[in-house]
Amino acid sequence: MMNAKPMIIAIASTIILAVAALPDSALAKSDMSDGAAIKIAAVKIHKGVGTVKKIKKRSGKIRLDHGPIKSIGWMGMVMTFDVENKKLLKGVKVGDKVSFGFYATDDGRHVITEIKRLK
Ligand SMILES: [Cu+2]
Repeated sequence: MMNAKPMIIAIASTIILAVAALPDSALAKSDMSDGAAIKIAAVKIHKGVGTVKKIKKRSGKIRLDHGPIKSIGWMGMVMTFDVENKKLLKGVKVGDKVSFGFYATDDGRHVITEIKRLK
């Protein structure tokens, strides 16, 4: 009889490597409980430039006045983003000009994965 477990693990690692190799994408979900369900999605990272209007360190939110972002069909606007990791808020303050990357979630949030001060 064949033991299927090593095979499943091998397939899962291959998928993770394939997703990691995609440009401009991030690993959103990886659920391998039981070895039965393998649910992995690559998400699109959109890039924008804007000015910091407000920072909420505790809740991990940042309000930006951003320019147009064609990849998601947006005009410029002022809006609040979530940050994937609160550490991202450490290097920025209100009034800073920043470039940033984010993805959109199924439940309507926009989550920043990278943010950089512009000089
Ligand atoms: Cu917007």
